[in-house]
Amino acid sequence: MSHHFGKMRTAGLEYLKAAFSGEAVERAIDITGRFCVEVPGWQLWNGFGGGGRFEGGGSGGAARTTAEIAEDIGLIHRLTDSTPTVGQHILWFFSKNGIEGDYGEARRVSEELEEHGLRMGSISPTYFLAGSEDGSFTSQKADIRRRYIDQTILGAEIAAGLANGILTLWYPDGTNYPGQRFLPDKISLMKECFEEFWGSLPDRTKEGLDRVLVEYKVFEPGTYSTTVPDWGTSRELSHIMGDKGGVLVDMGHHHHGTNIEQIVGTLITFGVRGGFHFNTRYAADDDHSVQADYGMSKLFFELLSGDVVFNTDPSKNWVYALDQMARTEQRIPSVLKSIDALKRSIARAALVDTAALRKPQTELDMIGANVEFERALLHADTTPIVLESYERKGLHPDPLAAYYESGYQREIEKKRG
Ligand code: PSV
Ligand code: MN
Repeated sequence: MSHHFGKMRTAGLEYLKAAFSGEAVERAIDITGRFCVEVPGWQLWNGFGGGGRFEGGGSGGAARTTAEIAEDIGLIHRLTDSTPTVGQHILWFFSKNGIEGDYGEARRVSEELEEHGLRMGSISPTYFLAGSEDGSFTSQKADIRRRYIDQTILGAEIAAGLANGILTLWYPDGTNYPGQRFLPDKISLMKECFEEFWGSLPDRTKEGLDRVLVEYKVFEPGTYSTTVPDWGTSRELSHIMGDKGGVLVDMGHHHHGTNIEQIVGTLITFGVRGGFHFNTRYAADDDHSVQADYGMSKLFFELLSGDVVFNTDPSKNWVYALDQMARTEQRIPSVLKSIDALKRSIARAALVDTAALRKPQTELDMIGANVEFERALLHADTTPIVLESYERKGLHPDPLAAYYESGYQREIEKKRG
């Protein structure tokens, strides 16, 4: 097995050096090896979140507890050296009653993660469980709004006190029919709750936060409207948090055909603090594991050329997380496959010869420019770069193959059912 990877790697690297340049390939190997992504705890879980929209049905030895989630992501990190942090949903993982979060529970989860060499990553208040039928921050009931504001304050305290300071906010608020609610009322309530949350947060907690990202979604669960449907609305709300506020872009939250890389390029240009949720969608927000497709490579080109991946000023970097949920697939292979797809894509982006692009661009040769762009972003097979990046770290060159060889999958299926 390793012998086969060895040949592919060396012959492939020679080809890539001839097609691009030795320097470009070296840069791509370095970048690919260093790229890390947060894994959402819920992806490994067999509970509510693990089922996505279809509760239950945990399959293939999915984790039953937060301790098992930590164990599984710990293994993924040992295989890839690329997943040091774990994303958390407050009511899924830090709650005793499914209604309120609990700081003590969060501390327990963070200790479990540390035992496996991991750290707590972004904290998401959970706005979409019981009580959110008329929305969370936009519910007509003041006590419901209060409950969600309190959960957001707790989320900020957990992010600042136990995790990496990243708070990510996604709201299920919206309507199914025109006239169901007055739309300006919904966004006004949203804004007021943000002001109340931020206004009542102690300075000490604010200082401990790295950023507060507002995620948008053009549809679902609202079928007629969602209250935060686009990056403009996210941006407006994020201003309330001053220089801590930012925008979270999730691949699956747009209409089909939306030019997501342009949104990203625009946000970077305006210096907006950002975050990204990676997944692949076919029909809608179906949260599949990541495919190394043209869209993913174009996106990484914007992120790399916008200097928000490895900027020496960490505050300029965007934060990167997977956001996928699987009901029927084996969880660990699904995450490993996503990591592989991200690495293949960032490697392609690193191979783009931006200097060579200038000539056709200035000569208004749009086809010439497109051909040069696609030479790397669409046609380059970056498998050898990814293999080499792991090999240089002393790891198995293909973490997914290493996982299948390890027997772990059989073990957890037997143990967890
Ligand atoms: C909503 O669809 C979303 O993308 C948000 O990021 C949530 O936190 C996550 O999925 C899990 O439901
Ligand atoms: Mn998301």
